[in-house]
Amino acid sequence: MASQKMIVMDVIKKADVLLEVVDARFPDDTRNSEIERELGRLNKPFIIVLNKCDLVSKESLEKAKNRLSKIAPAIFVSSKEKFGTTMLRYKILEVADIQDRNITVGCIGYPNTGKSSVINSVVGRGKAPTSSISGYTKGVQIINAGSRIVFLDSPGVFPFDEHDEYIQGLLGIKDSTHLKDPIGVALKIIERLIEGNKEQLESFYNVSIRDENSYDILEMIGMQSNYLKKKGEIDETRAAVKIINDWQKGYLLAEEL
Ligand SMILES: Nc1nc2c(ncn2[C@@H]2O[C@H](COP(=O)(O)OP(=O)(O)OP(=O)(O)O)[C@@H](O)[C@H]2O)c(=O)[nH]1
Ligand SMILES: [Mg+2]
Repeated sequence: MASQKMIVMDVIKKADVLLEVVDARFPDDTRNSEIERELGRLNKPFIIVLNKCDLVSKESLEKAKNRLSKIAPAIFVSSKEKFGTTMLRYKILEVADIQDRNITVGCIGYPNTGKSSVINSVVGRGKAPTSSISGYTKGVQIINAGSRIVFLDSPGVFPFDEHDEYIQGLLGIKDSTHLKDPIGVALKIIERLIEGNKEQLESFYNVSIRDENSYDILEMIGMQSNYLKKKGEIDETRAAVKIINDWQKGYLLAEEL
């Protein structure tokens, strides 16, 4: 089977316009500079879609949008709440500027950013299969959205030098069972939450945090959840897995909305 990367390159070649779907919580971490360079080389117009905007505040969205608009038209969308999808449809028609035939729209981006979900929200029906498990879309899928728009869904890819386990955990590229160091990843998530939304971390896990470090907080959460090993020690791995799962499911927000 052709590599995921070759599949994506083929989608880019075939498409009239591309949607680079990024995770609105980490727009910079989920932009693929390698792909953007390729788009520039082939002179392909693209739109940056900040998906999962239901998980970030309006202020940070506006900031990200202003910044990214200098690179390409940027639109924020929540596929989950069907927000921004009509706007996206208009933007596709505007950017493609093709009047006399169907417009082929390639959907590309990091794994798990919601590429298939964005397509479904524009189509209005669940035509592109989605999953919380990253790497779900394997080959190319063609989805007719009506009104002259035909989508090509593609598997998620990230640049080869960004295989960082923390990023993969934070972005949900790898689920907790595939991470080599779930505790390390959970500590990063805790640090992010202390910085951006400490109250929520406290209320979600029913702990009260003063100036403890992330490791102490992991233990507090393990204790509070009654995750104990046989000898009564706290099962930190189990606590870490719980935190990663809660984060990846979107139960924990990195900042107040
Ligand atoms: N909160 C929230 N979750 C979303 C949104 N869009 C997608 N998701 C969730 O993100 C996960 C991944 O969605 P997919 O559409 O399968 O993502 P993908 O980019 O196609 O993933 P791959 O095909 O594996 O690369 C699923 O659990 C979706 O429910 C959104 O707008 N908001
Ligand atoms: Mg997919």
